[in-house]
Amino acid sequence: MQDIDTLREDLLARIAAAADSAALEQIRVAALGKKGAISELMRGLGQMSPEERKSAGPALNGLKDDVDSAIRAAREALEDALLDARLVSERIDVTLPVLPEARGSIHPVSQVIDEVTEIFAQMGFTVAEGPDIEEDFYNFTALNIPPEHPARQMHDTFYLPERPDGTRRVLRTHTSPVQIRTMLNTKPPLRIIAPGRTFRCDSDQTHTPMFHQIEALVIDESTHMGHLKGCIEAFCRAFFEVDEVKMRFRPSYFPFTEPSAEVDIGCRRDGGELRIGEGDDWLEIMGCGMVHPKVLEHCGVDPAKYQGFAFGMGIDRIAMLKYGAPDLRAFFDSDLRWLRHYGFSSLNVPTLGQGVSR
Ligand code: 2NM
Repeated sequence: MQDIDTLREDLLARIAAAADSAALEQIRVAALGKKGAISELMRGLGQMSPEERKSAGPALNGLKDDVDSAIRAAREALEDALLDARLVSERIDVTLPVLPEARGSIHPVSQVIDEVTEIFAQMGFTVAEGPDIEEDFYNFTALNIPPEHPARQMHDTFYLPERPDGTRRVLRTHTSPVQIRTMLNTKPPLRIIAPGRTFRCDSDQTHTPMFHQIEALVIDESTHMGHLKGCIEAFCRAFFEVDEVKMRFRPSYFPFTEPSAEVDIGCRRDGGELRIGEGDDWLEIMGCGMVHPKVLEHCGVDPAKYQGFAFGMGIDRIAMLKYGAPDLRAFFDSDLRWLRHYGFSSLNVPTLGQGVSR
């Protein structure tokens, strides 16, 4: 009996001290396995007298049960501890955003290009593109601006070095050469917009040597000035997100349109805020006109059959108007604080349904 108590104490102490399930398994085999200490004692019962067996039998069974349940309990405790450790080390904060917050933002110029593109896409226009470096013909001659025409001086053109044949390419001074290229390689009817970079050698508070334009061109057999006015008015309402826009068309001159006009929209300066579409002040927002017959001829479009309208506006300028940035030059300084303040979320893609800027 003394043996059994000592063995119990010894085994229970070793079980309590076991560090992992492998150690526990070793103890189990040493005690309860075929050649284990308890199993040996059990086999000894056979040689005992009935008297001895009567007391040793239940005592040994008790020992076996105690050790067996102590091992099970210890194993369960070890597994629980292991699970707890995993739960701590693998903990995730389900309140964290799924993706890291977007870094960087959409530049107001890109935002306005996207907004204007969305508005005209809904009216059936497609986007056309062309090179920043242009041949003189596409930038000037085809647009009814022959060599020596005074409009060439008006444009403050950046010229590339002269080539052996004496000709020079230019940094395009407007996106009109894109319209020229489109008319030359696509049969009318046409409905396109051409957004992009343009260049003029001019720099002050309201001019940067690189700036952005969007021009639109519509060519069809019966396109007239009424279509031009309706199109521009629909655009202004959608872009400035107002129900009515006060507008006026002032006679003007461009070599590539006849007649030509400049478009002003009504506005009011309300304290520090600029309200667009109403009021007694005027803001010039674009130039427009009916495409000059000579331009159509240069592009292989028969002016006896087709006519069209075109207009162009400065994107940077209308971005300033709409989003209240005071200095044009800051648009291209790459100042991160400015970009964070005036930039747009990359997840906020302009759609007409919600109002283009929301
Ligand atoms: C403007 C104003 C008026 C214009 C004309 C053309 C083309 F190629 F069709 F002749 N493209 N863009 C145009 C007309 C541009 O910007 C102030």
